[in-house]
Amino acid sequence: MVKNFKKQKKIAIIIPRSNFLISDRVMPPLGPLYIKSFLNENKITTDIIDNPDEISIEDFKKYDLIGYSTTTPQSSWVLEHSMKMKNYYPEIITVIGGAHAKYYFEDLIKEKHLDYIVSGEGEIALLKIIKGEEKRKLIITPKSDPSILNSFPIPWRDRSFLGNYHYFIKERRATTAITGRYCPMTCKFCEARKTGLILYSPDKIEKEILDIKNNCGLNAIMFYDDIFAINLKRVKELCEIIKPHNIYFRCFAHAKSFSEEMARILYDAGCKIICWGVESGNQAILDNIDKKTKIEENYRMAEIILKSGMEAVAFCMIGLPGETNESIKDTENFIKYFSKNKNFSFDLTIFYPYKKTYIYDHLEKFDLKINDYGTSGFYKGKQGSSECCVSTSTLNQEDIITAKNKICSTYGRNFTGSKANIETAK
Ligand code: B12
Ligand code: SF4
Repeated sequence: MVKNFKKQKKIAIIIPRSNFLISDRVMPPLGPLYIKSFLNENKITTDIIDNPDEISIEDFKKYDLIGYSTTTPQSSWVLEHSMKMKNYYPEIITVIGGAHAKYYFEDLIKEKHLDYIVSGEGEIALLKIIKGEEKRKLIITPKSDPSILNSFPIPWRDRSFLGNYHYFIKERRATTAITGRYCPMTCKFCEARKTGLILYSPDKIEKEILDIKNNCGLNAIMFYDDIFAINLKRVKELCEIIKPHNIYFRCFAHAKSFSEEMARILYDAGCKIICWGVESGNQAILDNIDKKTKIEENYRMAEIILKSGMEAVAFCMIGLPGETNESIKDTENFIKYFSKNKNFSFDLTIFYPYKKTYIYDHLEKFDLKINDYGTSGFYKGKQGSSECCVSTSTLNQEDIITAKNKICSTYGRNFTGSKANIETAK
């Protein structure tokens, strides 16, 4: 199975298109950029291909290894493409990585046209594969030690590549970065639950900001960390690094640890938008998913953000275990309460039961039924549409979709509605 590399190796990392999104050219994905940078440092030529449909099969012939970086909704395209690739060029090594490989490796292992499945961090695993040092088909990479993660190079960022992506914070064009990986929180609908936290060192973060400013000519950053503002100490440390560079940024915080002091420090350092997972306006639902927040904390958090002069983006979800018309009403009331404020916006999605979430693995403990897996497995698509695969004892799939559409069309901007894809889902 392992190709014997004698010449200079050439690697392609493919980022499949996401046609279910309004645009998949908003924020540059970081995983492949970390991998390219790491392989480049190891003298391995790596191309990032984010428009694979525009490239003919013949043009892939020049590669020794093709790595796919994929989430679940993109995975059917990956399976099709990699099969085609293997049929044309059996000698090319195919590797799948990214979120889908991380959580769905049991499904992927049986795919004969995939040579390797990398579940978890890809840098070292891929290097070993390229060097011909890896014999296992399934590689589950352990979480790197902080010193190792900090020793990896900063992601590859190239002006012309970043130029394909268009995300703005206020009037400034932005790119993406992270200051830490993993998440210590306990949300039962999320795969990242209880994965801990590895923080990048201040030096590394500063190096990235300088690269983004000086080499890419950008002065705004969307920080992708699951929770950037994890506690006051870390926020002070991060903002001390960021503030002198006069950048705008957007980040994620958590209602449990958010405070007025934190908001002031973030605002002073250039933070313009704070997002957080409200999930539900109903305490029983929050408890069911082990969110560890109180509804009053979410109200308080929105108020603090808005009072501090920043924009608040509340991520809400329905179709969670135990959901009822009353609990949805509580979520609607939260949205309604702030909806008149022009600096408040919300995202309302429908829970999608990804594998390796606590809910998926312990379905018998919840008032939730998974009826199907939808057509592609996304929870937010064009014009805010969501697939709905779940029901509870009081709400069927259509009830959930109808409730979502109603809230979004009443309080949302630019919302045209979710289609019930129940018929096509089977
Ligand atoms: C930022 C982010 C986004 C961004 C950018 C997406 C992107 N592709 O990067 C946006 C907002 C666009 C987004 C959209 C979506 N996202 Co998102 N997103 C994230 C988030 C918060 C961080 C990703 C990140 O940058 N991590 C840091 C980098 C360094 O890690 P990484 O990407 O995992 O890459 C490492 C490894 O996976 C591996 N690797 C990656 N690629 C490859 C390739 C090869 C060949 C190899 C060997 C290894 C490898 O090595 C990398 C470096 O160590 C994660 C949660 C998380 N904490 O990971 C969710 C997450 C990836 N998203 C998720 C989902 C569901 C989505 C959406 C489907 C939501 C929707 N709209 O319905 C869409 C899919 C769009 C798309 N095409 O990706 C899920 C995926 C679940 C799954 N089973 O696939 C996650 C895990 C969140 C969650 N817990 O639900 N997302
Ligand atoms: S939903 Fe957010 S806070 Fe909760 S475990 Fe996942 S990443 Fe962490």
